[in-house]
Amino acid sequence: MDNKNKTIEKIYQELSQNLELIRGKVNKPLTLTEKILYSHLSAPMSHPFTRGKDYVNFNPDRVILQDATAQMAILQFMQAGKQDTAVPTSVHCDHLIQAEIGAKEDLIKAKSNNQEIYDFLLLASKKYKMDFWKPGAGIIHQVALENYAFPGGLMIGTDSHTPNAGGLGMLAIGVGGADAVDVMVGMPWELLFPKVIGVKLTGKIKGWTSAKDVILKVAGITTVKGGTGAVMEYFGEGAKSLSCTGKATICNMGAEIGATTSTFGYDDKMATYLKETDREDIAELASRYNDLLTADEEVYANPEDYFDRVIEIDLSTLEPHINGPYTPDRAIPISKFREEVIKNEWPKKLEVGLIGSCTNSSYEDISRSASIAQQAIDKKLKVKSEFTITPGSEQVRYTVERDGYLDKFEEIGGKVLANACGPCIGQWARHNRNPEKKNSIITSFNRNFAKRNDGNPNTHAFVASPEIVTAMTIAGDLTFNPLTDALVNQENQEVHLNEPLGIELPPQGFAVEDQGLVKGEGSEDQEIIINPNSSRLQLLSPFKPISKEELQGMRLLIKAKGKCTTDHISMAGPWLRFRGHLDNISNNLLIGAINFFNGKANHVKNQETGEYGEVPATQRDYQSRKISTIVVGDENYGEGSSREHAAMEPRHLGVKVVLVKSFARIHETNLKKQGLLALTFDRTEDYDKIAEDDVFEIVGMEDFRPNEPLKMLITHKDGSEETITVNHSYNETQMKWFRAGSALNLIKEMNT
Ligand code: MIC
Ligand code: SF4
Repeated sequence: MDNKNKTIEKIYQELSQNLELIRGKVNKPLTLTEKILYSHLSAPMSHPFTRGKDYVNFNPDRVILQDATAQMAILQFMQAGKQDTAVPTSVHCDHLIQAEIGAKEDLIKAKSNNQEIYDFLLLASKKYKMDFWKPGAGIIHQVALENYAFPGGLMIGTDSHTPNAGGLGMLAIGVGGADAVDVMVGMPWELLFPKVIGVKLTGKIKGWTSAKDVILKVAGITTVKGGTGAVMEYFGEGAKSLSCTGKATICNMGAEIGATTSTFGYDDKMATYLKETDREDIAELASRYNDLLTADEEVYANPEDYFDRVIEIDLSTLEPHINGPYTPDRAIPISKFREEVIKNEWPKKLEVGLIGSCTNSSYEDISRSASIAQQAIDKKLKVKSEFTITPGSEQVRYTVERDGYLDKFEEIGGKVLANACGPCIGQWARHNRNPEKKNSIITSFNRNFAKRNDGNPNTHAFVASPEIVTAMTIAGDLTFNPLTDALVNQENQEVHLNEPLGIELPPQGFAVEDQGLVKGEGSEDQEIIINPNSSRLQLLSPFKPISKEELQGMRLLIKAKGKCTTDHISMAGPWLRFRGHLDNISNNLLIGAINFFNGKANHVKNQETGEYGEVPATQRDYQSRKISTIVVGDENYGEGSSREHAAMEPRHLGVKVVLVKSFARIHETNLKKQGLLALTFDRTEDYDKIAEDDVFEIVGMEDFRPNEPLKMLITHKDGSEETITVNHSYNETQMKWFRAGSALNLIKEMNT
């Protein structure tokens, strides 16, 4: 039986058999993370794996794709020549809907603007028997939690917030499209065996504090790099007390600390959520296989002995936090926030408050925020800032509308947007927008990099829980502390907001009329035709392997300074429309990165002409002259999204090497998959040696082997030379990708 037809019961039976075999070889108590990983190995284990060191092959149970990344993933999958996907796969139309007027109008407009893409995705879904979630059905992660996630499963998704499903005890990992293609064609999927960080939660949250504050706090402790190469495993009495959707929020935003994923052991809250979302059978099964779905007792009793690091948080004393601006790890407890706003001269006036998104749109979130809205109604307050609400799925939207919550938001001046990503990914036609104006907004989303929401580099975006966002929006002022301060109402009286009150799950159950699913069954033989004149879809041609000669005489395209996320490398917002057209989207290559030599974005020197120009145009000029180039970057290069465009664009335009102080996990893999050379400085200080007019050569490619560094010869303008050591993390398989020109080329070679 292939994986696609496996029942969850069958999956559990196999997992439990696998685990028995493993236990005989690994003679120690296991974390939940290890249990899930060991039980999904694609080949029998030859030796126990070393965390953070061994690359291991796995068989995930499921793949999820969202429209902005699905296009490229499917275009690659099409090249593999398969009839259907090897594991259950779903496509979710959520990223391409622009928020402007309101849910209904915006959805109609999106359907017409993106018709070509939606038609392509629907056709491909039918052909390859993937579930297709129509525009308006909801955001990938919320829909996955409601329908596909199950305790103990291993899932990959072409979106960095895939870990959201950890709220239901899964290991759900964000990857690039090429990784998804491996699994869709039935090949094993490779991952660096992660370290495991234990997060012990004690106490119980109360008052204004919510699950979101746990991850806001964790981000402050670990920073945006601290989770790299590690799974965050939450446990303890505090963990058990959090709702399933609250756990999902924590796992979702774990992407912001670079974690491979985050998860929680199976518990009663998960069982209740499964029952409420019509999956009582899975809850029963999970309870039967409980020992598979949580760590061994010894692990949680003596966490220091089994985790690589342990973080402890007492939920009873945890304050609400507001993180930002410009980075999600700048964590500020609410009691200190006013002080910080004044000290840093952040714009005090709050212009917009936005709640919802894949991170925070559960029934509990909406009901808690609505309780604040109800107080505003009772106390004669209206919102002072613009206020938007983005439900995560049609099921949640329908249910919270039925239960009267959406009316409350509208009554105080809120606007309900489509069930989609919208402003979270820059799909936001912001009203009265002045592209340069310094201003503040606050969201219950997860990321707040510069320009992300509205393209304005002067927008200070802060991240908090939905209830804090709602309260701040009513005040319209960033220096307001809802826990202590009074507001003046329409009758000029001073009033206070009381603590939010929420309901975990709908007392009358979830309901929905049309959840927006086209089931991936039946065997329609669809032909997928792509219009050669399309500006939005383009068939891919295979990349040619990079030769030794091409790694000589290389010029510097850009030395990026400071934070360089995937938003800087391949911006989203207006560029999302070109996600299926590699040549067109390549015109945004690195346009957000800051040039080290002049502090400007999208302004680099062409060493051939001596002229300054935009990064994509300069690179196209080098390409036309057959001159290889190199991109140099700082720490955590490629942080953020899973979008493989950030790796395919440089590859398509002829960049050969990306050399940085350190990489974010998904981006590094994406570069390797696309056949580029991804390198890191052995001594980070060598970054300072790179001058604008240097010429570079990678030496020793004939000895390119795992665990052996390479050398780079730098020739300076005055003719002087120096050689620096550059490291790589390619293993044998990844070297084959490089030699074949890309991982996909290798799949094709193997299939012919
Ligand atoms: C994001 O939150 O940045 C996105 C948009 O969901 C991305 C995916 C993409 O770029 O399409 C992500 O997180 O992976
Ligand atoms: Fe969509 Fe934002 Fe969630 Fe990414 S983080 S999936 S853009 S809602």
